[in-house]
Amino acid sequence: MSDDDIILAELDDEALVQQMQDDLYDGLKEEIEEGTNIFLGRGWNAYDILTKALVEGMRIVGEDFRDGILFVPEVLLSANAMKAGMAILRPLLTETGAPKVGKMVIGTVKGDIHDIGKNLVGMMMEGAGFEVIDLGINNPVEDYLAAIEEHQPDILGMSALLTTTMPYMKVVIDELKQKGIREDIFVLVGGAPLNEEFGRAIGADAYCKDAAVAVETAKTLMKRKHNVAAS
Ligand code: B1M
Repeated sequence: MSDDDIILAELDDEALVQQMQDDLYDGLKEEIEEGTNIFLGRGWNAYDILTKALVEGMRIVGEDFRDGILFVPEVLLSANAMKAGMAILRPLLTETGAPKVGKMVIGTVKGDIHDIGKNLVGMMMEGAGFEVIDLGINNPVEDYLAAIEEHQPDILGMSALLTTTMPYMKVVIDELKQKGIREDIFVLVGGAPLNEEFGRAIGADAYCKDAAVAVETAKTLMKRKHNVAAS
């Protein structure tokens, strides 16, 4: 059977997850949208669709990109397909009846245009009741400083996906120190090449390995802030 003959709605859950990973690999945007909607119709929650089908699919793309099997144009198609699936899930991930628990400014650092993970973190934070100001990609230190001054956030989130751009996070943190505002804000960092040790070394409050950890960490820090303020 060729891919054209596959009727997504007829696949069971396991086969559909597999097929969506294949379709993401092939950059098939409409199929990703269709698969996402089928899973929603079957009662799957948005987070499971995201992690099991889309993020896992992108992990496989990343491996073949690294190994020189896939190239930038193909990976761009995969990224667009992933974003189409995320656009369907966005309202579900961001909806919250809860009062705002805090404010976060987030952006990908200078020299880096990867934004899927950062977008995901933003959505999940909104879903957890945070107000999120998204600065987009390729942000020099001035953008972060201007956003902090304008929005007075509780948290600054920075994303970097390249080993060449992750050191820029320290440039931003050092500038916050220089300006005497480092202690006024929590700094969370994330992105595939980072780890806890790096987070500590550059002076961040925490490294977040994924969006769920970012949400949990942000909530914990906000609780701590409110407890200190109350005591
Ligand atoms: Co890029 N790329 N890429 N790429 N790309 C990587 C990162 C790479 C690991 C691929 C590989 O070789 N295996 C590699 C980096 C190697 C390295 O630095 N050691 C790489 C490279 C080399 C490049 C180029 C240099 C390629 C070239 O041009 N020759 C180029 C650089 C462009 C630039 O930024 N200046 C490039 C370009 C691109 C595309 C444009 C084609 C596309 C990006 C499209 C887009 O984002 N709009 C792309 C993609 C898609 C990838 C991979 C395949 C997938 C990234 C992704 O979206 N993952 C990636 C491979 C990989 O990461 N394994 C790769 C899914 C996403 C949900 O996960 O982003 O990790 P992630 O986010 C997670 C966590 O990390 C965390 O939570 C997220 C959700 O759970 N997190 C945070 C992320 N940010 C956070 C911020 C926080 C908290 C948590 O703040 C609080």
